[in-house]
Amino acid sequence: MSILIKGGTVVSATGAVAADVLVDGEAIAAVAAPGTLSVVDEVIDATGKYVLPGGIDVHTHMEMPFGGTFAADTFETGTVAAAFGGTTTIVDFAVQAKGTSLLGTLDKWHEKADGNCAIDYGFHMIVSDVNDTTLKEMDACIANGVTSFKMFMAYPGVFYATDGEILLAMQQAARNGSTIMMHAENGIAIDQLVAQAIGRGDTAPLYHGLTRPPELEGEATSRAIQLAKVTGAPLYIVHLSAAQALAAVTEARDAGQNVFAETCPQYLFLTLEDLARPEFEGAKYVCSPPLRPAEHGAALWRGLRTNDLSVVSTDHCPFCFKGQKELGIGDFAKIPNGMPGVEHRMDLLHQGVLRGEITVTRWVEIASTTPARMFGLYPRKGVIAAGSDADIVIYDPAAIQTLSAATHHMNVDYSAYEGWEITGRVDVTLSRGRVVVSGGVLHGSPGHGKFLPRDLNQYLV
Ligand code: DUC
Ligand code: ZN
Ligand code: ZN
Repeated sequence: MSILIKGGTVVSATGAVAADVLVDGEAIAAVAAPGTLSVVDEVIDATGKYVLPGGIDVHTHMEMPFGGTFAADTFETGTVAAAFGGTTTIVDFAVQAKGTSLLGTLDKWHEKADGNCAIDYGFHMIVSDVNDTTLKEMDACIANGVTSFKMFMAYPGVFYATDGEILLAMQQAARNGSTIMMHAENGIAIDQLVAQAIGRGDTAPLYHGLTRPPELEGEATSRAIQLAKVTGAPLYIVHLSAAQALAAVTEARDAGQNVFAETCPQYLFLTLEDLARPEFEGAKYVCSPPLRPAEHGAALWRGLRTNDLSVVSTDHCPFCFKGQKELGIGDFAKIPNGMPGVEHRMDLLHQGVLRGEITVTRWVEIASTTPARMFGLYPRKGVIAAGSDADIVIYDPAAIQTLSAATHHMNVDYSAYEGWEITGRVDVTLSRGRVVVSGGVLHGSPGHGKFLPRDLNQYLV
């Protein structure tokens, strides 16, 4: 099956040009001057539209066990929602429970995902139990295509790792070339602030934000950077939300250290004021790190322009308001942490393009090309070029849409962006040469998506 995408503007991390794209089977066969390609089974007219490499969301939590419940999107519903929003690859987190092995965890996550994904997917590994066996198993994970390991400086008693454990895992990463991903918040100090707030009777969702101050993200980020420096491990700070944390990353990068960071749309578009919404509505906005006052968002946009922030992912971790977020009525510490977002990342970042925060090429770079390179998927993913997988999004930059739980495809009963009228919409999503979404209709199916064994971080020399 061959498809010609004609008349569009092909956008890459380095430029935007009028070009036609020929897809043959699962791969891109050619990118050529308009009107120069022919002989195909199907033609898609992309006149007036962007032709983008499919979005790559390197931070999702489908079916994640958290706070006594599970993230509401399965690999099936979450990857279908991703496809509607122009994301054609996710990298999700396998979660090691304490006392279990990394390889057993990986098997478990394959059981959840294999045969159920509508788009291609890979895994990172969350390491919550550092010991001699798991340190050795990190090497085996790499051999199985899992080349990045997330650790937590937050959530004592659950995922938390001590500085000593982090140091050991980083030493192993320095030896085997993998990347340590860090949730950088000082969980020990935060837990004291949380207990004090609950003790005072300050139990509303807003206190989730007020007990996780930006200074404690900045401090943890600096500490992670120093540990990475001592060990020589590459470090990737996940879901960076605070200006203090960005300053620490910027300093390390300026000094030439292999430190990278991502942020997420919720930190660019939402603020602490959302956590203060009345009637427990603020619970919809509980995630960690928390939403911040607006000035942090301005710093994050600047960081995206200067490349101190290299990637935008979603940290998609949806919990329904009814029955899940409600677990925390009367105690914000019991609200499951996480927000839905996998469907809206490309659209929200496009608002950044329209507002002049980033260029159209930077949009593609932070949402597709850099994630592919950072997590060892390039050039199979992240670029429209001959030989790459035909993961392609045809994007109408002038369409108007209204975001709403009534119309989104994520398996969650609210939208964090309910009623937002935005400009731009996915017209067609192709995954490995197959049209999976077109004109708002699903044509793909769970089981189409393949597991992606990944190489090491391609930014390392
Ligand atoms: N943060 C969240 O908000 N949810 C899941 C895990 C995390 O680190
Ligand atoms: Zn995290
Ligand atoms: Zn996360």
